[in-house]
Amino acid sequence: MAIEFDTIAAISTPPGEGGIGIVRISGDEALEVADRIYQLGSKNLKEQASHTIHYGRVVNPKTAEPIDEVMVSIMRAPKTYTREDVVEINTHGGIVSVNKVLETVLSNGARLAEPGEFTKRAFLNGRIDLSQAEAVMDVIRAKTDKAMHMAVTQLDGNLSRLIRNLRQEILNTLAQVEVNIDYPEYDDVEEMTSKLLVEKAAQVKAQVESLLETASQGKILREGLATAIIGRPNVGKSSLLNVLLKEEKAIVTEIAGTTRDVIEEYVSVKGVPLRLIDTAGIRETEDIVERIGVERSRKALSDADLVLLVFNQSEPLTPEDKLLLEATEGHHRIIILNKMDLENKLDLNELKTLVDPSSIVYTSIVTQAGLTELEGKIADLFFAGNTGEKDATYVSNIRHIALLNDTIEAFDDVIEGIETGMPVDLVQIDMTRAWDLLGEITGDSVQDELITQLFSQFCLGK
Ligand SMILES: Nc1nc2c(ncn2[C@@H]2O[C@H](COP(=O)(O)OP(=O)(O)OP(=O)(O)O)[C@@H](O)[C@H]2O)c(=O)[nH]1
Ligand SMILES: [Mg+2]
Repeated sequence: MAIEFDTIAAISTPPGEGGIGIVRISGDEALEVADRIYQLGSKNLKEQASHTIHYGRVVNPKTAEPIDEVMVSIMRAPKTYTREDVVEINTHGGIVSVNKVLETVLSNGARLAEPGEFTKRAFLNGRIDLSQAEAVMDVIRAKTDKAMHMAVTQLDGNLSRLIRNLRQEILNTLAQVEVNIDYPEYDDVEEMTSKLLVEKAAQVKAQVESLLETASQGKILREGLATAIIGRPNVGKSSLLNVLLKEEKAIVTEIAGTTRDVIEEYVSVKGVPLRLIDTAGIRETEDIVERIGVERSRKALSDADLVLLVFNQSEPLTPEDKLLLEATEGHHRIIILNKMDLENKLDLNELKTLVDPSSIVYTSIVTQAGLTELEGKIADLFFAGNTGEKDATYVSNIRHIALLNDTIEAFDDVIEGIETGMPVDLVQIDMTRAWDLLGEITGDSVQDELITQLFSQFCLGK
């Protein structure tokens, strides 16, 4: 049975101009509120079938002033986003009309929803669990196809199922321990019980660990692989960003020192989500603005998951180039020898003694040569050592990662407790703690405060 809540409303579309704007109402009185302001002859929304849409007008019932021409969808509980009665009013998409309709709704019996309150109700009414609610937020914020796919898989409940299975195993063990203690059939029951606890703790811990191993991959899928394009001024970094994006995003000129600030863009290269970062060419400079830019480039370099180090192969390798080779050592990196359409002046044999030859790619952005090879190299680097399974369950959420780490600690306490000869009932407490911690991921064991804090991160109207 749904818990009783008041009726809430909010604008569910982004602010600004659009084809339509949507005001969403949810709660026991959603239909009454809508009927107070909806007008089309003597038509009454309350008498219409669920999951139907109706043309009409929104009017101010006190002044009879018409507000907007609308389409109203009515969806009765429980088959709705919140599991409550939901009404969605599609208005014309201007800022004024959507706001006026919302105002009218609010002065006729609904309360303004807090950010995330619709999704919070879906959770409190039992339609989704906490990790699914978090997935809703991830879907909204997804910046790459892969991130979207990951969020949708989580929304589907993959992570929840996995966690629930682990919790069930812990629960079974705890139950078994109780039985052993209550009905000791053998003399060595204490020993058997200890053995069972250690075995189960180790086994479930291993599963949690393998889930955690997906975390760094998960973070990349969610945020994109931080890929810094680094190099001296004028070697073609911004040109490279533009071709990878297939869009003229960054300014390209023949003047060295064109890019002054870091530019970030998301792009998917052969299915690998990249957060591409174009940087100011690194050199010693007196220009204050450029110098700040160069500092930022260094920062981008130190934060990067992958470095694309660009050289102009129509000039000999300079001392600055060599410094950049040193600075990027230890990073995952691809060396790009650009401007292949021009005469070669860079000593390739020397370069090959300095870097792994298989990390070199020859490109010309002018003729588009070598770009396919570059994309292939990026994908190879990314998928090396990981299966790239499409439907694997990834953990990417910081809250989940922290909880999984705490769970591992609780298992360690179980194992250590038994080894140091602690009484079984004390060890049981640590095992129960592991069970609770996992439950916080799905929201099966969770405090109100956390729920409030989590949902407040949502946007208004979701
Ligand atoms: N011939 C030739 N010119 C290129 C190539 N790639 C880039 N350029 C030219 O090189 C010049 C510099 O390109 P940018 O992309 O602005 O170089 P950058 O590395 O971003 O330079 P800064 O922002 O100053 O650090 C421009 O005139 C580009 O058109 C190439 O493959 N061949
Ligand atoms: Mg540039």
